[in-house]
Formats: sequence, structure tokens, C-alpha cells
Amino acid sequence: MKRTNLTVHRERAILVGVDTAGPRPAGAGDYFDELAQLARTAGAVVMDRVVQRRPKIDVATYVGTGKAKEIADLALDLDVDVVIFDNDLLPAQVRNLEEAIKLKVIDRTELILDIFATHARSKQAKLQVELAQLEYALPRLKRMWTHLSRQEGGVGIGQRGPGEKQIEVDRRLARKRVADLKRELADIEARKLREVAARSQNFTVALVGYTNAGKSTLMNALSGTQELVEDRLFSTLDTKTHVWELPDGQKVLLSDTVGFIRDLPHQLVASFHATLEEVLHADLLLHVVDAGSPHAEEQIDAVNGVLKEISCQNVPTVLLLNKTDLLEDRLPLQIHMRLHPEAIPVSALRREGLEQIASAVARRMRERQAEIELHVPVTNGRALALIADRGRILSKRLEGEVMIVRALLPLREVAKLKEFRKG
Ligand SMILES: Nc1nc2c(ncn2[C@@H]2O[C@H](COP(=O)(O)OP(=O)(O)OP(=O)(O)O)[C@@H](O)[C@H]2O)c(=O)[nH]1
Ligand SMILES: [Mg+2]
Repeated sequence: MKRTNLTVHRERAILVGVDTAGPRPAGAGDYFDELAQLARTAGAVVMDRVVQRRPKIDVATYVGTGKAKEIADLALDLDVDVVIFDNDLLPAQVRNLEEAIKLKVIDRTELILDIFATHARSKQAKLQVELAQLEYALPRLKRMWTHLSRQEGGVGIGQRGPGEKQIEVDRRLARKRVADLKRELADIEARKLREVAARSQNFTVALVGYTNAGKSTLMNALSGTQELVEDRLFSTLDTKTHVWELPDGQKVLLSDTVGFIRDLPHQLVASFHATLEEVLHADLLLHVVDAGSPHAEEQIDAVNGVLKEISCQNVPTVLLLNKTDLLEDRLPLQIHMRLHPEAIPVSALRREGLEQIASAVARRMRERQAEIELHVPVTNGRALALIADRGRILSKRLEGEVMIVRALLPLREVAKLKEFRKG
């Protein structure tokens, strides 16, 4: 069924999960809240939730065949458009389920890809999402290619982006498009990397964290910018960098990044690698946590997992327990603090804890700086300019033809100036 206008008709969805009572510590029901939030972010109305408890999944249809029939009946009753599974489905499972339920069936990865597709703004983000969607769709032989055969009518969840022409998917064209996208992205990425390298003399700080944790709110509070803040998932897809002046006058570069989620689709991690590259190059990460979430600890683990996946696990990190204004009861905060004694409690919304963040950053900067005395001939303008540009001059006086400068300098600059070093 084609819908022509999403604003008139929001797709009606049923959420389905299988609880194998396995390693999930909090039970499938809790994760459903996140799936429901994802579904709402994608523009759907959640009509019902179905959980099946079974020791292991059904290989052909994920849920048992009896359950699939039950879902089909429920969907008919509730006039549902789409059934969303809280897990990844194999292409064959989707086919079998669509056959059994007679409705569009999408999995969690497809839902997340769809949200990324609707939220992408910059050219780079759009290309990255299109690549991720194509990589996802290729083995599935479905929903491809509106670019080449633009189709009529509206589009629903899971059908935005690379298109939906069902059967006549041209894999050859799709593969060519993948290659073109990769080439185009490589160009953009090379340019971005040059920009990142050019900034590398500055101390760079990146905000990372679970989606909706409050990264952009904190970015705005710290650097006075006006990034998009919304109570929905994946509002930010592009890395934005702004100058943040610390209270002591030192300037750092602060970057806001795309949010992470548990089981972030690997196609997205691969496509967004370049965007995350900025994180890779940061001197310090500020890991923002929604301390008000009952799943804060699992979210911390999920973020650390993604950081590991992109080889960032060794970048120095300060944990920020955000949204403390939501915690009426101090106990959860005390528990987090016991688990993470170095963490800083903050409220980005109420601008609380910002000074502590600034001093933690300044402290980290100091650890990577040295206070040194340099004796530089006044004729050496290049060295004097380097000191003024990269460091903080604490005092200077002229002795004949030699400028005696005491300065705080990043360790990597100290090495370059060692010939002038005294004391
Ligand atoms: N109560 C409260 N709400 C907050 C705080 N910080 C952020 N929020 C709210 O949390 C929601 C998400 O904030 P964002 O700053 O967009 O979060 P984000 O981490 O950038 O999210 P994505 O870009 O989607 O990954 C918004 O509704 C914010 O107003 C806080 O300290 N307290
Ligand atoms: Mg954001």
C-alpha cells in the first residue's frame, strides 16, 4: 500500500521482541522503550508490543510460526502498516515473516538506517547514510534504487534513501553506486583529514556518548553555539567543531559528534568512520551519560564498545554524568559515582558543573604542557612567533639581543624549541 503523505498518515507499527532470557540483564521489556523511541523518531505510531519468551529463536521466522500468525491477526485488528523487530533479521527471515504476516517487516538496523537517512543534512552525512543503506540492502534484494527509476507516491519507514523498486533490483548498478559513493566519500574525507591535521596544534576535545545523552546541549552551554537539540534520537549526524574558551583564557576546539546506540549497525560505523575520525584525533574525550536513564551503565558500556570498534579506547576520557537535575533521589548518582569515582556530575540544561568540566580539561591540558624558560635571539622571529602562537607566555624580558621567555607549551612544541631551552 502506498501512502502519499506522511504528515497525514503516520505509519502504525507493532513492535516485536524475543526474550531468550539470556544475557540481557534488564529483560526485553526495557529495551522495548528504546525501540519505541526509535520508532517514534522515525515517524511511526506504536500500536502494540509483542514479546515472545522462548529459549532460542526460530531460524526461519525468528519468532515461532504460531506467534507470527498471532502478530498477523493483531496487525489486522489494529490496522497496522509495519512490524518492527527489536533485533537484526536475516534476509530470509524477513521474506518468511513478510509472507506470514502479509505486511512490511523491518528490523532494528533498518529502522536506525531510516532515521539516519531522514536526519542527514550535510553532503557527507547523506552519502555516508546512502552507502550504509546500500550495503545493508545489497544482500536483501529489495527496496533499491529510486535514483534510477524514481517512483511515484510517498515513502514509508525503511523506504527512504536508496529507494524501493522491489524485484528488479539491479545489483550491478547498485555495486557501481557503492563504488562511486566510496570514491566521493574518500575525497571529502581526505579534505576533512587535512583540516583536522591543520588544527592538530590545538588541544581538541570531543563530546561522545549515547544518543540523546545531552551532547549538543552541553556543546551549546560550553561554547555558546546553537546546535540542534531535540528530545529524539540521532539529532546530530555531523561533527561540528567550535572554539571553547576556558575560564583561564586558553582556547580549545570542542567537537560535537553523532550519538551511539547499543548494537550500532556496523554498516553505519563503517560509513561514519571518517566523521568519527575526528574523535580518533581528539586529545580528550568528554563522555556524556544520561545519568537519569535506568540503563545508564549499559549505555556507558555500549559507548565504550563503539569507541573500541573505532580504535579510540585509549584516548583519555572524562565521564560526565548529565541530567542530574532529573534525579530527585541521589542514590542513582551515588551508585554511578562509586562505579566511576572520577566522573563529574553535571546538568547541561541548568548549566551546572560547567566549571568542573573546564578545570578537568585545563588539568588534562596542563599534563600535556610544560613550563619552560627559553632564551631566544630577537632576530629569530619564527621561534618567537611559534611560542606566542602555540603557548601561553607567563613572562618575558629582554637581555641585550636575547628575549628570555617563560612559557607554558604543549609537550610536542617543547621538543621543537629545545635549542633555546634553559632551566
Ligand atoms: N533534564 C535535562 N535534560 C537535558 C539535559 N541535557 C540535555 N537534555 C535534554 O535531552 C534531550 C537531548 O539533548 P541533545 O543535546 O539533543 O542530546 P544529544 O546527545 O546531542 O543527542 P543526539 O544528537 O540525538 O545523539 C533534549 O531534550 C535536551 O533538552 C539536562 O542536563 N537535563
Ligand atoms: Mg546532538
